[in-house]
Amino acid sequence: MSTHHRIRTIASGALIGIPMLMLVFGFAKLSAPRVHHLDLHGVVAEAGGWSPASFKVGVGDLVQIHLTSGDVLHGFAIGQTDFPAGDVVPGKISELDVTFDHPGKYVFYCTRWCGPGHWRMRGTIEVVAAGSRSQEVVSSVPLYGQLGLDIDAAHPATVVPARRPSAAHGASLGVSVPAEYLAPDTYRAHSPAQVWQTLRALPVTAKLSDAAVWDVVATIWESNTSAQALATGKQLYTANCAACHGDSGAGDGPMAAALGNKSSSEFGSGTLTPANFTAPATMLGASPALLQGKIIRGGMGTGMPYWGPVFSDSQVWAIIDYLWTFQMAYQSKP
Ligand code: HEC
Ligand SMILES: [Cu+2]
Repeated sequence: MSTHHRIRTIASGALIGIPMLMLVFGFAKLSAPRVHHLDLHGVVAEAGGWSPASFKVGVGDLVQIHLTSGDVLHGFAIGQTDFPAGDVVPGKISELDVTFDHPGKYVFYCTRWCGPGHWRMRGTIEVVAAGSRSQEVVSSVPLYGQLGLDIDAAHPATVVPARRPSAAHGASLGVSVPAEYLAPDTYRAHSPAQVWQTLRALPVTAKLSDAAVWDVVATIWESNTSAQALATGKQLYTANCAACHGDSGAGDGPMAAALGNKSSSEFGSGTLTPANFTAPATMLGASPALLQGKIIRGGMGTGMPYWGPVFSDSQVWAIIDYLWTFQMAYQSKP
């Protein structure tokens, strides 16, 4: 999905705004578009979030958004689009022109950690096709749904490695892994512990130590990602996940303590401490598809936000690729 847009920030009160940041993507349609003016005001989620929280425009309309903040620095981005995030600075008006090419429901969201309820600072834009009252939202069933996974069930690893598996070491062993274990379908639908057990039982690994079989698992995992996907995953993780899950993946981000504190009123009483991605006993029992389900759907009351409307499919898989680097040594990450 693509959007045509232009964003600029002007100091409030200035008569002629000097564009501080102007980005032009695509070109205006030749026919004059319908123009919508929209004042979009943001305050922290605890104080109400965005207003309006939802609005409706037509495909091809020129939507001129004036963004203001009533308190702290917020950010603005539109999920599942190539739209670059912009800042919403108190005392300034950020002007933004957006045109949607495709009908659908889009989520706009804050990109700055503005407070404990930051991730709830979201709203929806309904884009309807010209002349139609309601539009078909074509969405395919994500893999975790196709596989019928119970993403809320515990997923302990039946076996864990004695040391951190190394993809480079696995590759150096020269094991000829049967092609089906290298297929993306196998990677996405199985946990590392499941693949370890299958490999352990194969004649090709008979001479290897258990740790070496784990290294082969890491090689299989690494073969399903790329340096570019890992870089994207890391960037998205740092911006959206590290506040709770921690930069190191240990579940110890700055927001973690508040989530685990049941007497705090900031979160519901069902919140848990963020998952620790460095713990082999749980992580190695999860398949990429299970992690996809958690990320897309969220924990529903546990404090784990849902990200389905925010990230594209490939962005979610890139984040998952990156999550595995908390368990296994890949590429440049030892
Ligand atoms: C506001 C805090 C918060 C943020 C932000 C957050 N999480 Fe979580 N996450 C949690 C909590 C709490 C849990 C544990 C409860 C649960 O599993 O539902 C969790 C659990 C998970 C799990 C489940 C792990 C398992 O073993 O089942 C995954 C995967 C996950 N988070 C990924 C992410 C990703 C990826 C992001 C960023 C895009 C993210 N989280 C952002 C709080 C957060
Ligand atoms: Cu925010």
